[in-house]
Amino acid sequence: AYHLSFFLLLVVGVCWAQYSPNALSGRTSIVHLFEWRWADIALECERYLAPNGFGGVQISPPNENVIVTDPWQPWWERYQPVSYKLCTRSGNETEFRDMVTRCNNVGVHIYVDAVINHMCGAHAGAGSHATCGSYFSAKTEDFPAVPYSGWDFNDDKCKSRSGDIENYHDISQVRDCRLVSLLDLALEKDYVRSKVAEYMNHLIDIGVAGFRIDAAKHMWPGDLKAVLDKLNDLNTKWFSAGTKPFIYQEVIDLGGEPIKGSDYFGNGRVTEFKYGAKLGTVIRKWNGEKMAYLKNWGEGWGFVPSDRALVFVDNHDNQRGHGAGGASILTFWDARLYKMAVGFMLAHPYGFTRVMSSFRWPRNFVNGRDVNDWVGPPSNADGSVRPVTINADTTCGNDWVCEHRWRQIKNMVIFRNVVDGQPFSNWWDNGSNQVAFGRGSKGFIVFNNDDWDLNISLQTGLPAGTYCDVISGEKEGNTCTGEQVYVSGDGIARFHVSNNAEDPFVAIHVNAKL
Ligand code: AAO
Repeated sequence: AYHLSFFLLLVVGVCWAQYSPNALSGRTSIVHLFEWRWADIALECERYLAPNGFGGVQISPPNENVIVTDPWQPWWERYQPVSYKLCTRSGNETEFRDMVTRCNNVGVHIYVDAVINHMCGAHAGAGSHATCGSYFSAKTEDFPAVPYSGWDFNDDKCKSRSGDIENYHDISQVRDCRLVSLLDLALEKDYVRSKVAEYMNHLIDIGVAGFRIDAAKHMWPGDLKAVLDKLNDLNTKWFSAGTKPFIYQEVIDLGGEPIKGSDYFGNGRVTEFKYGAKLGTVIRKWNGEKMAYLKNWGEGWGFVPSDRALVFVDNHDNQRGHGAGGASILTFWDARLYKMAVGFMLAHPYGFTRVMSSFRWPRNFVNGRDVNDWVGPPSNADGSVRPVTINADTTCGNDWVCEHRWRQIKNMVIFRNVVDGQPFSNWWDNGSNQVAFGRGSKGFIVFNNDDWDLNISLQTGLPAGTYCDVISGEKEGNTCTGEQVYVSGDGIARFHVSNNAEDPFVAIHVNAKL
């Protein structure tokens, strides 16, 4: 029996490595530092992410992209590749290598947003308006800096009238035609697969730990697998020999389309978009939803299996009306509800969690649509991205929101690490929007999203003692800057959570015991 289980472990370990985030043990979340400069990420790894137990960073696409001038340098220009050279508004290759090295050295890993489904838009023009100055021509599909030429694109395969994806119910169209006019690479060609793999292997050799696969829905799972099969194991300077890159594929599956997230399980994890859309609906109390219904959150709500899911409350698209999820998505703009949603996500065992970290932009709704949804990161007159400055109170300046530095969110990232591996336990609800649950004997959380007070004794599962609520404050030395919770010998504690509290939830865990 011993030999058999050892053998199974080995097989499972080898074949399933791409589902594992490759984070240090006990580090259970990553943060998307959207549009940050590499120099700032290196500093953030050292001064904040490592000391607070973050497992890694999803970075914006590091490869050369088109410089879009109408509108002026939108954030989305980075999803229009021109080559696989590592220079963008976030920095050049030297800065990229420095970031990866410094973050890895403090145990914070880097996950690259890999844009490999397409190159730039068909109307992007020609010349050298690209972030490394490489020449390209969208019209003739010429990208000499890779090089790709007309032969390397899917035009002949696409059967839609316009050449763009017109119908998401037609699987071939979704995968062989152009997503919003972006020139669609022919990933069935070994040459294209090899160029993409060469790019990804360059990043792996520098030391990255995995990839978000952009627009995975728009690639055939088998074509993507052929690319992934060409990838190197991770750099043994920081990872044990034989470790494969973590793969999470952006597949938007809200139901109702023929392409399913599960079609991609053979390659790695998938983004579970139902998660943020549903959680937003529940916390907003729309459509008759209430937090009491969260008792069977996870697979019980029709989500993909937990070990196949990458979850998030909002992402860089749906926080500004792009992609999918709709109006229910909670973001930093709705800070009070947002903190509850992120708190719930980080306390709940389902999925591998990604925290969003945004920049502020001048939202301007005209007929219900934000006409400034394109606005790029805080930048100077010459187009350079402004650095992330840190204020005396640890928040960020220069219009960087830094949700990951909000005390409530940072402390819940730590909570998730502390309760890692503990079961979902001691659920309680009032049949409405007051709910509580624990994670075995390590942590307990209580929410009051009703319009009245909560004052109740609950079984926490925790050892007796005085705990510091990590939402209203945190443990500093042997004192608590927030509310205290007293757990008696039988595990029961009294919770008082006012519906008028700044943050109407309370969280305690064994590392915040006084
Ligand atoms: C820009 C311009 C375009 C222009 C293009 C080329 O905006 O007008 O044609 O340049 O010049 C980002 C931006 C795009 C931008 C692009 C390139 O968001 O605006 O285009 O860079 O610069 C689909 C894809 C998904 C994609 C998402 C935005 O499936 O992969 O659209 N996300 C990723 C990135 C994103 C990036 C790209 C891909 C491209 O995260 O930042 O685009 O690299 C349905 C489908 C979804 C589909 C959405 C939106 O969703 O299911 O698959 O996502 O439509 O088209 C309900 C439904 C839900 C439905 C949704 C919206 O919620 O339940 O299923 O409605 O209809």
